[in-house]
Amino acid sequence: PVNPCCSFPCQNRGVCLNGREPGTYTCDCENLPFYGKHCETPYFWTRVALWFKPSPETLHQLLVSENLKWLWNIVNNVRFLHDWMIRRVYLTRAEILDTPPLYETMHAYPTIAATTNHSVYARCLPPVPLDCPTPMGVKGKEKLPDVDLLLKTFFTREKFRPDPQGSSVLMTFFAQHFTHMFFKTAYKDNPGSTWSGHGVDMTSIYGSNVTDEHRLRSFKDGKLKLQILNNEEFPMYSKDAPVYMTYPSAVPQESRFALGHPFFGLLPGLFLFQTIWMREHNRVCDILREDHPDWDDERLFQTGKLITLGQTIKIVVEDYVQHLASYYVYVAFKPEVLFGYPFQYSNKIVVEFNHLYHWHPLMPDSFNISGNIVEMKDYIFRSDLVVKHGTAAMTDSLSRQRAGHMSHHNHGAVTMHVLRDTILQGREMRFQSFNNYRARFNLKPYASFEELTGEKKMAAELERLYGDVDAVEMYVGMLLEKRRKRALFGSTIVDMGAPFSVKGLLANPLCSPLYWRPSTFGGERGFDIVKSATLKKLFCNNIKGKCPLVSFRVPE
Ligand code: MNH
Repeated sequence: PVNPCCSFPCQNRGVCLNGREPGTYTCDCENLPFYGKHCETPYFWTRVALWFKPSPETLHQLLVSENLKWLWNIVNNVRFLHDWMIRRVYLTRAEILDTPPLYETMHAYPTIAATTNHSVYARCLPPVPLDCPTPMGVKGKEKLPDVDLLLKTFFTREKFRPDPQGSSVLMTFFAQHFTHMFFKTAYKDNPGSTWSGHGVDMTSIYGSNVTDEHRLRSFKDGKLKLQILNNEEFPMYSKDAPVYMTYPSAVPQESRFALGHPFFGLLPGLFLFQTIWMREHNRVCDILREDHPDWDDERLFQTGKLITLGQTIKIVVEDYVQHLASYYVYVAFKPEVLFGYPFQYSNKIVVEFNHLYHWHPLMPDSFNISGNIVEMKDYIFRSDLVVKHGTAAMTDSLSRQRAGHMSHHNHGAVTMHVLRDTILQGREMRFQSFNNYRARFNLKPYASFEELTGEKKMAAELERLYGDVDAVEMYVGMLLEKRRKRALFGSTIVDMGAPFSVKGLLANPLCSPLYWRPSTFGGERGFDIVKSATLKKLFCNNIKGKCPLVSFRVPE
C-alpha cells in the first residue's frame, strides 16, 4: 500500500507517523490546540479564539485600508495602544514558527541537529517522503515539468515591469546586502548546507570569520581600515587587505575590493552599502572614544559593532519592513514590549525562507547613474563606478530608479540561471507543495489554478504542466500567485516571510533584556544612536557635502 503520510493527512502542525502495519498511520496532536484523528478539531477555547481571529487576508486589508487611516493614526499616537499592537504583531508572527526548530535539511523527521548543527539550514516542513507516488506526495503528475520549459513559459522577462509599490533600486540592494549576512548556502556541498551564523550578526560588513575581520580592521581606535580614493573614504583594495573574495579573473585591480562577503564585488549597490556601513562604524568609534578615552582598540571595535548591529535592526524594521508592508500602522522596533512575555531569543535560518527571498525580478536590466545608462553587463563587478561617480550621486540615482515587480515574466537575463538552480534545489530537497506551505502558514490553499494566478492564460498553462493545483511547487507558486492591488508581493510571500523576518530580527540577543540597555552600547549616547537610527541618517552622516536623496521608494 501507498505510504499514507504521502497525502499529508495531519492538519494544524500535527505530525504524521507511520504505524507498524504498512498503510497505517497516526497524527500526533499532542500539545497542540487541536485534537482528532487528523488534529482537525479545535479545543473549546481555541474555537472561541478562532472566531475572533481575522484571517491573514482580512488583517492585511484592515492594515492597508484608506478608510481606517484615522484609526491607525490613533493607534500610532497612543503609547499603550501602539505597544499592545506591536507586541501582538511580534508574538503572533513568531509563534507560527517552530521554536526551537524541529527539522533540518538532512533528515525527514525531528533531530537534535535541527537546533545544534549550524552547518545545516533548519526546515519548516519535512520533505515529501521518498516512497510517494508523485514528487508532491499523491497529487499531480509522476514527473515535475521540465525546468527550462517553466522558465520560458512563466519567468523570462520580455519587457521590464516596475514594482507598482514604487520600490527603488536602493531598496533592492539593501535587501540583498542585508540578507546575505545570513543566507549563505554552501552550494559546493549541497543546497541544505550553510555557512550562516543564523542571524543578524553583521558578518556582511565585518567579514565571515575572525581572520577576515582582522584583515578589515586598522587596530587603531576600534576602526576599520579605509582608504581615500577620489576624495572619499572607501574599503581597501583586495591586494592590500587579503580578505577571501571570489572575483572572476577578468576583474581588474581597481574593482577588486576587500569586503565583508566574498560576492559583494558583484554589484556597485552592494559596494555602496558596504562603504557607508564601514564609514558609520568608524564614525561611531570616534563618538565612543570621546566618552571613553581609556578604552583600548578592541573594546571600541566590539562596542562599535554592537551599535551598528542595533542600527541595522532598527533600520530594517522601521525603514525597510515599513516600506515593504506599507501598513498605516507604524511598524516600530521596540524590543522592550516583549519583556516578560513568552518569547525565545534564539534563531535558526530556515531554508524555505532563503528560497522565498530570491527576489531577482527586482533587478532592472540597466542602471541610471546621474543620467548615464549603464547596461547590466557593464555594471556587474564594477565597484569602481561608485568611486568614479561618488557615493552621493550613486545613492541619489539608486533612490530615483524603480525596481522590478516580483512577479511572473520578470526575471532579467543575468538571473535566469539563479532561478533555474532555485527550482532544481527545491526539487532536490523535496519541498512540499505551494498549497501545503500556504496551509502551514494559516492561508487557505488555492482550490483552482485560476484562483491562484487570478487570470486564465497562465492558469491553463500551469494546469497543463502540473495537472493538479495541489502539486504546484513552492517557488513557482509564490511568483505566479496573483498580486493584491498595487502590491510588490503576493500573500504567500508576505505571510510566510513575515514570521521569519520578525523572529530573525526580534530574537537577536541584542533585543533581550540584559543586552538592551545603555551599558551594552557604551552608555546613553551609544544607546541613543541605536534607538534613533534611520536610513537617511546612515547616509547623510557619512556623505560629505549636500545629502542626496536616500529612499526606498522612488519620488512620484
Ligand atoms: Mn541573488 C543567490 C546572482 C540579486 C537574493 N544570486 C544568488 C546566486 C547568484 C546570484 C549567482 C547563487 C545562486 C546559485 O549558485 O545557485 N543575485 C544575483 C545577481 C543579481 C542578484 C546577478 C543581480 C543582478 N539576489 C539579488 C537580489 C536579491 C537576491 C536583489 C534579493 C534581495 N540571491 C539572493 C538570495 C540568494 C541568492 C537570497 C541565496 C544566497 C545563498 O543562499 O547563499
